[in-house]
Amino acid sequence: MTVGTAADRERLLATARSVLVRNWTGASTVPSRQQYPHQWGWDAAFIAIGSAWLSPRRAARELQSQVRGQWSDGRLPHIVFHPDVAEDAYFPGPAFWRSDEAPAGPHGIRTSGLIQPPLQARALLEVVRHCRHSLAARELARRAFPALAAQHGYLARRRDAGGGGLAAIVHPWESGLDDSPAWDVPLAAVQPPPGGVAPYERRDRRHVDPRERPDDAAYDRFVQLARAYRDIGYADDRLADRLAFCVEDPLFNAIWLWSTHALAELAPLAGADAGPYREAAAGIHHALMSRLWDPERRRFLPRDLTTGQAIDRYTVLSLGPLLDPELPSDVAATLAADLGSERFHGPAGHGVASTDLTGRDFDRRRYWRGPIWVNLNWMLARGLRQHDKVEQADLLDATTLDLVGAAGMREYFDPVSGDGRGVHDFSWTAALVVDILSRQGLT
Ligand code: 9WN
Repeated sequence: MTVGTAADRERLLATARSVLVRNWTGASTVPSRQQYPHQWGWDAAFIAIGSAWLSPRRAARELQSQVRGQWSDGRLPHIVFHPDVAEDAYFPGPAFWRSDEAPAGPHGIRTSGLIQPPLQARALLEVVRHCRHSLAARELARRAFPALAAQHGYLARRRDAGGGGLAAIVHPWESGLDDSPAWDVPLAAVQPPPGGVAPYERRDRRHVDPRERPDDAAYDRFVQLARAYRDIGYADDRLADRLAFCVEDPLFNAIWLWSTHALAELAPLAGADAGPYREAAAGIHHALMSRLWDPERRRFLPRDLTTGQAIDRYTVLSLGPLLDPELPSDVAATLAADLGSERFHGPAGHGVASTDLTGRDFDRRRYWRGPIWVNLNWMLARGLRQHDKVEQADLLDATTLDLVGAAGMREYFDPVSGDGRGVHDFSWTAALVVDILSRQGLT
C-alpha cells in the first residue's frame, strides 16, 4: 500500500499507536512482547522520540526507567531487565550478566554490562521540546541531564581505548547492528576457548525464521565475548589488549556526537554550562574525520583497535556521520550520493539497505546483513536534513512509510521485495512512524 491519502495515514498512525500501547509495561516499553521482553538502550531512545507526540509524560518515564539501570561508572546498560519476567524468556538473561556482582553494577535492578549507541540525550532533547510548559521542560531536563552527562563522561573517560577521542565498542551488540558484515573480520579473530564455547541455549529463533537471525558461528562468538567482558568485571582498562573485539564504529560515534550537541542545547535548561559539551562535540567531530574518514575510498570505515587497521566493508555504518552537523559539505554530498545509489537501494527503490547491495556480503534476508531498518532510515533522513538535503530526506521518509504501510510494523524489511522480516509489532518501527507522520503535520 502507498501511504497516499489522509485516511491511509490515519490508519497507519492508529496501528503504530496501538503497538506502543500494547508494548508499554507501565514504566517502559518492550521492543517486542515475545522476542525482547525487557528494556533496551537505544530502543528506549527511539521509543521516547515517537511516544513524545502521544504523551510527553510517558516518554519521560521511558527515559527515567533507562536511567534507573545506570552503573556507578556512568554507563547506561544495553538491557535493563524487568524483574517479573522469567529468566528463560530471553537469552542472555540477568543470570548470565551478573550485574549485581560487578563492582560498578547498580543496586536493586539487574542489567546487562554492555552499552549501546548513546542516543538518549538526543531523545531527551526531543521529549523536552514536546513539553508545552517551559516549567515542565526545565524540570525534566534538570532531572535527567546529570545522568546523561555521566553517560557521556563514561564514554570519554573509559571507552577511549584508541586514545584518539572516539569511544570504542567491545562487542557487536554494542553497535546495535549485531551481525553486520563490518564485524566479520574482527569476529573471525575471536578464538574459541580450548574445548569450545560452553553450551548455551539460543532463544531468539522461537518466534523468528532462523534464516532472518544471526548464524550459530556469530552467536558463539557473541556469547564468548560477553562472557570474557563479564569475567573481567566489565573493567575498561587496556581494553584493546584484554578483549578480542575492540572497534571504533562510525555510526556509534556519530550518534554520540549528535547526542553531545543535544547536551549542549539542554545544558542551559538544566542549569549547566553548555561550553564543555560544545568543546566535546568539536573533539568528536575532529576525531571522526581524522580516524575514520578514508579520503581515498571516500567513505567512513570502522577501525579495529586490536590491529590498528581500517575494516574495509561497506555497510550502512559508514553513512552514520551524516548525523554530524559539521561534516564538510563535499563529504556530506558523497555520503548522500552513495545513500541514494544502487549500493543502498534495491531495484524497486527500497532503501536504505544495511549492507551494500552490490557487495559479496549482502544477504537480503538476514538481520543486519542486508535488510532495511526503520531506525536507520529515520536517522539518515535526519542527517540528510541537517545538510539541507530536504528532498532526499522527504523521499526517504516516504519510502519508510510505504514499506511499513505495505508490510506492517515489522522489525526489518527485505530491500529487494519490501517484505517484512523479524518480529511483528516492533516498538521502534511504530514509534518512528509516529514521529514521521506527526512531523508531516498529521497530529
Ligand atoms: C541483542 C532490541 C535489540 C536491538 C538491537 C538488535 C537486537 C538483541 C538480540 O534487538 O539485538 O542486543 O537479541 O538480537 O540487534 O539493535 O536494540 O530491539
